[in-house]
Amino acid sequence: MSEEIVLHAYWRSSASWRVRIALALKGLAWDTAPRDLLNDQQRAADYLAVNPQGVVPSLVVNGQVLTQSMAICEYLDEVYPEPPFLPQSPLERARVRAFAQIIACDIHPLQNIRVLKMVKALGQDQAGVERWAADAIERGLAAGAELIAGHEGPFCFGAQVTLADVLLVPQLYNARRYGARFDFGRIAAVEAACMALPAFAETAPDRQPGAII
Ligand SMILES: N[C@@H](CCC(=O)N[C@@H](CS)C(=O)NCC(=O)O)C(=O)O
Repeated sequence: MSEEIVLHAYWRSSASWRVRIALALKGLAWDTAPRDLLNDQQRAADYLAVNPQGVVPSLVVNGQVLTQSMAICEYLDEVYPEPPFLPQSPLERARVRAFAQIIACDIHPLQNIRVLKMVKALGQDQAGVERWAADAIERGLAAGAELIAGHEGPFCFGAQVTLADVLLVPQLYNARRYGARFDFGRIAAVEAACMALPAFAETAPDRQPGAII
């Protein structure tokens, strides 16, 4: 029986792009339910019934709601083990997760829309807001580049795409958006290797429903 998969997402949301990449890598088909963050559709009552946090993405698989992009990616990896998103060895798995968590836990929360709105409300002009976002991105990416420095490419942790790459590429989209540097170690080379794969290129923000290019 084929799965019925619906992704609640916003075209420009990097957390949504993570899940699109994961779905595509697993060879799964899905429908998109667009939620326009610029019009606060993430806080509409019908969406809060899906995701009480009022953020995208949410993934609905055969009527079961999943939230939090990393939890969703790991769920997909457990249910659809090929190709694996994590290496075999516990040590390497921990390293991949550490890299992914730099992005998901330490960079992204500082530069999501609601936090940037608050930074602005507290008195920063647009340049100040972008500097705030860029600072968080640059610190995280610089550290991430060190974590992968000892690994051969073309991807973050070697010849296979891992969760680290799934999170890195959408974060670099945001780096460009906020004028952040990302010329750290192998970061840009990893992005180029990922974007050569259809699962990354075909799920890019500009190719999504509702995208304003
Ligand atoms: N940790 C969450 C982050 C979700 C998140 O903050 N998503 C952003 C878009 S990338 C959002 O919906 N922002 C709406 C807002 O801040 O109001 C995840 O990985 O799913």
